Amino acid sequence: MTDRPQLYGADYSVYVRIARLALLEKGVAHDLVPVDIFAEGGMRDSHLARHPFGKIPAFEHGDFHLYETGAITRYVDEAFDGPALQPADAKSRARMNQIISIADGYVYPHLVWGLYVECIEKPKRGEALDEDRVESARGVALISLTVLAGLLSDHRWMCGDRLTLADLYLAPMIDYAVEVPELREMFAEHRNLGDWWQRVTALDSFRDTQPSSWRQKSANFLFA
Ligand SMILES: N[C@@H](CCC(=O)N[C@@H](CS)C(=O)NCC(=O)O)C(=O)O
Repeated sequence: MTDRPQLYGADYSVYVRIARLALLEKGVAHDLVPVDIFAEGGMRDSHLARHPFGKIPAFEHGDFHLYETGAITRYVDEAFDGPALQPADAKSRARMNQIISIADGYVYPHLVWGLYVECIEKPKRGEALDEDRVESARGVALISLTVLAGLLSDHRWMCGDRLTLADLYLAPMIDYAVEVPELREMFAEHRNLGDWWQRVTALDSFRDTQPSSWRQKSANFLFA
């Protein structure tokens, strides 16, 4: 058993990337142990022992085992030295948790699965998209971007002047979503979101965690 944190998952996963971003921003040396949940032959029992719901990521620090990205990232922030990734005051922390809930509850299912997977991944695989799903995702995307632009206001980061878990949650989700031309147009309506996105894409941690199959993208495409 090693005391060096082990993160189990695949680099294409939004949630694995969120955990990696937190580890990198804290400066925590760790290993990404590859687990492909979509691999042929199904989920291996060894992973189900780590994550009974069969999802990624799972995390180990010595004999401490954890799953669920919210728990992992908060643990990483609190158990290790490095810059705080959660605001100290109650109102800002509540705002951060609200944005994380928005990311989990609306952005991930609708912008990543409802728009990115339906409009980009399915056509690549020759599969028909689900028009109803896209239509409802479109509505949620409009609300999500308007709400996030409002919460961001004229701050540098989602919860003020410092990078927090709220930014790290949204970043990998938005990275997939902005592949969808329609979503990019909605995004470009909010100048402050574009400025925030440029800051996100300039982070070393963001660049260092790009999915291996992912082409390098520029933040400037929004204004091209
Ligand atoms: N609630 C989980 C969600 C994790 C999650 O949905 N991971 C995706 C990959 S990004 C997954 O494992 N999907 C496999 C599946 O749903 O079968 C968390 O916060 O960690």
